Amino acid sequence: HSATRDIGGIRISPYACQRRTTLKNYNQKLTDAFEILVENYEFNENKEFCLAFGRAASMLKCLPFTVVQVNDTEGLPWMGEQVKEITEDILEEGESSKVKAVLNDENYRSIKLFTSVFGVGLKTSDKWYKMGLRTLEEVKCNKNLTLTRMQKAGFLYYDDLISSVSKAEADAATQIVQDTVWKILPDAVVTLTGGFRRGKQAGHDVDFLITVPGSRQEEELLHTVIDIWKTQELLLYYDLIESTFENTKLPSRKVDALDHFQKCFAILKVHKERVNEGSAVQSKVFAEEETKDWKAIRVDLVVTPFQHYAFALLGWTGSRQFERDLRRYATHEKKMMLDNHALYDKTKKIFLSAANEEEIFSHLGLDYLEPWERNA
Ligand code: TTP
Ligand code: MN
Ligand code: MN
Ligand code: MN
Repeated sequence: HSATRDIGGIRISPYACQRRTTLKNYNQKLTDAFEILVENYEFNENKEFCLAFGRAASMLKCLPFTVVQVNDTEGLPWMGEQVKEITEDILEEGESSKVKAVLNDENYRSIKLFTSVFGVGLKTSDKWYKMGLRTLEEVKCNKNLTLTRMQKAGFLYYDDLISSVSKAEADAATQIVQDTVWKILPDAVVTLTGGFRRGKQAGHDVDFLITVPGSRQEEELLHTVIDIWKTQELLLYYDLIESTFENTKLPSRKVDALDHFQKCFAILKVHKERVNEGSAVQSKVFAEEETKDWKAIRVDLVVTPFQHYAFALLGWTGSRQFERDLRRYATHEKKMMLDNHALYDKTKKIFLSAANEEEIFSHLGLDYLEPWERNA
């Protein structure tokens, strides 16, 4: 299954961690369609098709040309029969009837709508769907439902959270996080991770990784940050999860396993005057009207011990598909186990340490990929 193919002198590996995938996507029409199917298969818990179309989409994202006929994908990994059929429909008819059917499907539409609320996952969405609920209004009006604190925040700030976070808003959030963290620990390293580190101009949230070189001072940090934000009235919601990490634990086998670092899922109140979008005049006009002068923004803060920082950085930079393939590659090609905390060599029975991402790629025998080349 590790067959490769040459395209214009570029070797195409079945592993995303052996492909340079930038944000320049020549096949967006196809990959958007595949991703709708992935989402639908995810909702229906069809893991096999989920993987198949996810891998195919990721594959097409790395191509340096636009696929115009099915033949163009000949010999590429992950182009199975199902994938080829959909590709053919889109290339020949301009659209796929199967994708169209999904977009019109009542179950897909409802689950998509429900899961768009912060705090609402598949399980809850399914429950609401089976109760006959179809709109967010119906959910909000239903007296029999008890919403979690997270879901209540999700509905309260729905309009802000559904609109994507711009790079300028991410920068404003970064300022707030850095200001507060550096007030407490000037030596702390605060790194923007997730999609924005991969060069995306918009995202659904802003992800941060925090560490403190050469000390164990990081344990209290997040608590202090939260206390400060509370007094500044900047915290609209937060959920602090304490670390359950143990140094001796082997890396997780599960590809999508959550990590054990201390973290905080928060909704931050970001004032528009802090957002430098090059339209200062306009924001002033807004402020004089009765509109609110802030936006609710989802922020993830993760705190790691310094020795695990490189692994956490690699794990939190994504993309999800890239991470999956990186772990799959470690397991199947190197007999190693990789997760957000560590890399373990099963043959030598030792943990391999790393001070930066380059060292992790090197342990795995992989060419280094810059964050903006990990948009698989
Ligand atoms: P996300 O913020 O979900 O995704 P993203 O930043 O790539 O895209 P978006 O613009 O939609 O925000 O997650 C970022 C990375 O962090 C992703 O590769 C998965 C990883 N991650 C973990 O490793 N552990 C976790 O507990 C979570 C929630 C994410
Ligand atoms: Mn993100
Ligand atoms: Mn996301
Ligand atoms: Mn996130």
